[in-house]
Amino acid sequence: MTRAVGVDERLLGTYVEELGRIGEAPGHGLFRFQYDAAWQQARDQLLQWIGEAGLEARVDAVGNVFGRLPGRSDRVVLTGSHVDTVPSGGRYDGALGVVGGLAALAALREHGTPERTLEVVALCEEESSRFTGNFFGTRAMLGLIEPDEPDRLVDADGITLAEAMRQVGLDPAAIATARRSDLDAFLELHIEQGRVLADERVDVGLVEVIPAITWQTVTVRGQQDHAGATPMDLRRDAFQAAAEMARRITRLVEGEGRPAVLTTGRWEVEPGLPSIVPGLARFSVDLRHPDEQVRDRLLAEVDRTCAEVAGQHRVQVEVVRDKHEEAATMDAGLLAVLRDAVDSCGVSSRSMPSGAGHDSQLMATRVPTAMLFVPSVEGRSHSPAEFTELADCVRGASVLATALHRLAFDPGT
Ligand code: HGY
Ligand code: MN
Ligand code: MN
Repeated sequence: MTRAVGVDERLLGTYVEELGRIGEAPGHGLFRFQYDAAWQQARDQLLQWIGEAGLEARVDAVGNVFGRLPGRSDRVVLTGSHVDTVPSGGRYDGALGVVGGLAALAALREHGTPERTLEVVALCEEESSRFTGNFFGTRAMLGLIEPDEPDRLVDADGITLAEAMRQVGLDPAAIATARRSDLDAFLELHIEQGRVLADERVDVGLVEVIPAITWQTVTVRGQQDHAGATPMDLRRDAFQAAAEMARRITRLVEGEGRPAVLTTGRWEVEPGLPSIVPGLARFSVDLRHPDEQVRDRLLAEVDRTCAEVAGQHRVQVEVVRDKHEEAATMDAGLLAVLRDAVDSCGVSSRSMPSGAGHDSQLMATRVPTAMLFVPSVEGRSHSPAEFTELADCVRGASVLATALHRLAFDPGT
């Protein structure tokens, strides 16, 4: 059994508290989006902490922030997560994997020079809050950024990703230099964002699978008319058609049962005045299932249902796919290392699927990858109500540090 490695509780608590204030609107949660002012402040704070921890600090061509503990070999065992948040987000989603990894490397530095190099990363984008970046930081590391993306992706203000990069001193032409070929393993510490661990009072979740996820934008075009002078039977109300589509596809996935989930979280109705029958309605679809064949079957039924409702309401419908991530099974060898670390740390654990998507599901396509969860109080996340007890953060970061010690200091075991 590996010797347990603890992390400094006071240090981790400070990291969580202070990073959790960057981009926070008191009472409304965090707003920290790729390359915006809060993101830059978080980047600078992390660089300071990395330096104070005695690690080598680096920012790559897309803004991923790294702390490095050089080993005898240049092969790298990587840990970390994303530093961006959803709008009105919590202070643990992504951030805990960053600062938990930093606290783990700070502790491991006391153990001398590892055989393999250790790195912690703050990935520049995971949530697609500003640009539909689809794990942009991870894709840059894997060499999966398409040449036209920096000029094609635009935010709500019409700023392209390329312009936003330049505004923070990054050069879109240099994106290819972010590619890594030296990664032997990736471990991501993350909050569960559901209520299984909290309900069962289990300390750590060992993630087995991350669900397949599809995002789509459904645009419905009807006929804009006067709200007073247009009889109900003569209308082609875009919102009423869209609302029926949303209800029917939601009932379709409810009928499939757990763990299938579908969410229509973003809506636009135009022109948006009480006295105008809406001519256009647009809504998002987020569909997930740990079995991508089931996801694909449900997706086909969703698209067919939207087309059927459009015909019934005599409106036009357009479906654009924005994200289509496959399910990912975590690396069995790394899961065994995590189980050994759990035993060394004397904490309870259970295997479980992830409901949320993570950078790990993409990293796992090229690098052996595993994730560990800590409990979310009442399962709340993507909300200012997101909370994880410090003791749980410390337990998760200590299991992470113990696993990293095994991988970097005793790689042959
Ligand atoms: O949507 C997700 O599951 C992740 O938080 N991006
Ligand atoms: Mn999230
Ligand atoms: Mn996350």
